[in-house]
Amino acid sequence: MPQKKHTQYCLKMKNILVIGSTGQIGSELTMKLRKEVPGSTVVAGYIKGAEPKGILFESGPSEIADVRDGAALHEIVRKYNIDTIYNLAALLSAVAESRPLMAWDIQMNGLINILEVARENGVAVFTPSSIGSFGPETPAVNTPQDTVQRPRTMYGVTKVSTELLSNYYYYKYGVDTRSVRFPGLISYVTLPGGGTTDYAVEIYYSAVKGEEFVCPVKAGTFMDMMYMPDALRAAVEIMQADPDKLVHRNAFNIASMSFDPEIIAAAIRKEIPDFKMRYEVDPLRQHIADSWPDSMDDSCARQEWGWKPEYDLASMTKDMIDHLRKKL
Ligand code: AKB
Repeated sequence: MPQKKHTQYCLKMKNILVIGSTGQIGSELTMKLRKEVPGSTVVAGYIKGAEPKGILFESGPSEIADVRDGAALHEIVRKYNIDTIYNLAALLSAVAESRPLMAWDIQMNGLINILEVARENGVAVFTPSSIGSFGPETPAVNTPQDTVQRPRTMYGVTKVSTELLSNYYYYKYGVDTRSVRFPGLISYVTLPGGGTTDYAVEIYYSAVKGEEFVCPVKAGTFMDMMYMPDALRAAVEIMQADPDKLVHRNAFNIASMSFDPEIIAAAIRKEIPDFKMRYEVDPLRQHIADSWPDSMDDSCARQEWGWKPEYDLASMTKDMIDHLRKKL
């Protein structure tokens, strides 16, 4: 089991707005920042219909923060003297294919609203990119940091554009934008919704419930994946990194494990020997997965800001199953 580290947070990250605080990443990142950043105010930004509940609601302030409403974002930034925004508002890859205009609106119009507020108020911004920012012409194995990015999904188009626009605001206006390309993220707290890598979360729920898992992508479909504690640490550490050491900014490849459905099923069977899986391929998800890297080279993140994952497939599987047994 990886050791819990005590991270030193930079002074700048004190008043933080997490947009999308009730989503898969936001729900855990908001709580982590509230617990670990001394003297911080971490505002849980949400949209109507996705209000924070329970401990997320009780442990700090929350505000409606729809990225499409730049004036409202401006007010929140002024009200709380925000210095850092985590912009986690997005439609994931599969759902973005069924609502491409909405994905563009949230991911691009939303982003430029945030970057404008950041420019006017001296705020640092983290907007995640993804393995989805690559496409079928990208080298699939050990995908380099700087390579071909010609995705054919709306999600991918918005992620490449996010990287470019965030870099533009850095070079033109000095806005402190930084980011990582997240692999598929696996956690037991909040379910993802509408992604291509969601199967790697759902498989654990089925296994712990004793149900057969119906896998939507074929055997042999390799994708990068990461356990949520590593992903959260990456999101925090990149914002704390010494800017003088950053050659890249938007966005760094980060990696910890790559597997196909057979490999994750075998890892689960080490803990739950009678786990069963069959395939019912979803053509959309398969098509998207086939256009993404099998495994990324994260050496730039390792060199420039000391990125290092703590979990591998075996330790993640054990932890996921332990937590889901308690939860379910
Ligand atoms: C998705 O599957 O859409 C996301 C991602 C890899 O960005 N989890």
